[in-house]
Amino acid sequence: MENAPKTAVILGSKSDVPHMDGCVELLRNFGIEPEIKIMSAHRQPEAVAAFAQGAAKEGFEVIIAAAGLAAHLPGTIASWTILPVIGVPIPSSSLNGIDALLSMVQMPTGVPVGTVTVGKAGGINAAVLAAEILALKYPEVKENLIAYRKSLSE
Ligand code: RP5
Repeated sequence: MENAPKTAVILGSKSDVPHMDGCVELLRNFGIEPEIKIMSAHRQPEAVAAFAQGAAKEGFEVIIAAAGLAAHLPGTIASWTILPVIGVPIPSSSLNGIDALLSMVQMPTGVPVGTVTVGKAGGINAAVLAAEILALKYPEVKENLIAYRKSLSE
């Protein structure tokens, strides 16, 4: 797509990749080519801060961040940018993702993370939500989104 929307998919660990395959595939179906990065809020805090601080200047319009356990990745990113951040709680723990869900959804006033369903369904919903945001500006994404919704009802 000409002038393609720039979206980042950030994963907290390599071990999160299998949970987010569907997200990446669906973004591509919508005409959104994501930049995928693996960086941990706890193990590589400087890299996460540098990415988040520069994301808007780099031209990113939406950021999807997926993490498990005490999942501070989307919240940390959200603290450094005013871009919309969509958080996907990954069920990688003995608590099956309830820990990640609460870590993402319970952000303090004024710094939200748009938190979606736990696990693979969340990855899919993150792609749809990102497309809904980008559809406001990109007509091709809007058309693809309408076709996707139609395919669901069929
Ligand atoms: C989180 O801890 C990651 O997002 C992942 O879901 C979980 C386990 O990470 P690894 O120990 O497999 O790297 O930070």
